[in-house]
Amino acid sequence: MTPHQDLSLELQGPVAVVRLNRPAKRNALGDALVLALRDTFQNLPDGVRAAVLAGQGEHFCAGLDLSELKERDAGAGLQHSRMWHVALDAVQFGPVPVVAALHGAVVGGGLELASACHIRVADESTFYALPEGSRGIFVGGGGSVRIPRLIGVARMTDMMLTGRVYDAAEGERAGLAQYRVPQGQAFDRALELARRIAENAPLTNYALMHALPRIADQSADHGLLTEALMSAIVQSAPEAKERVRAFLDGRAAKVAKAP
Ligand code: 1HE
Repeated sequence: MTPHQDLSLELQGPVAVVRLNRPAKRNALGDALVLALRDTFQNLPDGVRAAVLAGQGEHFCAGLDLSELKERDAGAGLQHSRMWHVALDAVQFGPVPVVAALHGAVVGGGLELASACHIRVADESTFYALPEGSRGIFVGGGGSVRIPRLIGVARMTDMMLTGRVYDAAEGERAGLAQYRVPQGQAFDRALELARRIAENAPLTNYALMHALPRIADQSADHGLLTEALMSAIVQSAPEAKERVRAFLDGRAAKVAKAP
């Protein structure tokens, strides 16, 4: 399935590899590409258990396609932003966890897209910025909701007010990426993580993706009840019972420190 000429979908076993494929324009996201992302993540093939999102060429994504930034009135601007919200919600709240493989520019809407993924793996060439502030616009792809949850309101405000650019090491320290790897290795590491995630019980993955961010938005009291409900549902699955039995029988791996 090729939903759009600038977006490819390839299956590697249970992992869907989705790639922005517009390197000549640094994978800038025009409306058609945003809708293709929505359609792709809403319609992942049966059997897919995890996904990797990557960018072709020297950069992950240069954000909004500025050549499409026409004069929009307030109503059209609102609808445009809402279209991004639906597409990036399809990434975050789709059927499977998504691992972003980052390199080069992760800027503007590109950072908003990366923030909708569940895990971010960045190589040493990665840099992060929110140039919206200096371009006279604002984030519109969910960045104001998702990015402060990663790095805090103060850091995002600084990035937008001053045009500050975070390099890979700073981005990892701030919380933009959970993994930092040598240049050129982000995709391989992301795929390795996605394969590992694909081995989890699907209901557990689903609960993590869908319940954790909602619980973070709830009061502690409501969050604890949601946690108890999710816990009860997930552990009642036959697969969970088999996995616990396997550990008790000595057939499953112990928890161990990395070698
Ligand atoms: C673009 C875009 C784009 C590149 N829209 N065409 N995002 C930005 O403000 C980032 C703007 N881009 C850049 O700062 C740089 O292009 C990069 C740091 C990402 C890459 O630099 P470089 O030297 O590798 O590439 P380049 O020579 O700048 O760009 C190559 C081509 O891509 C060139 O077109 P060409 O026809 O002259 O070859 C660029 O014009 C084009 N290009 N980025 C359109 N973004 C939901 S709201 C989200 C709001 C935002 O995302 S605002 C932030 C937008």
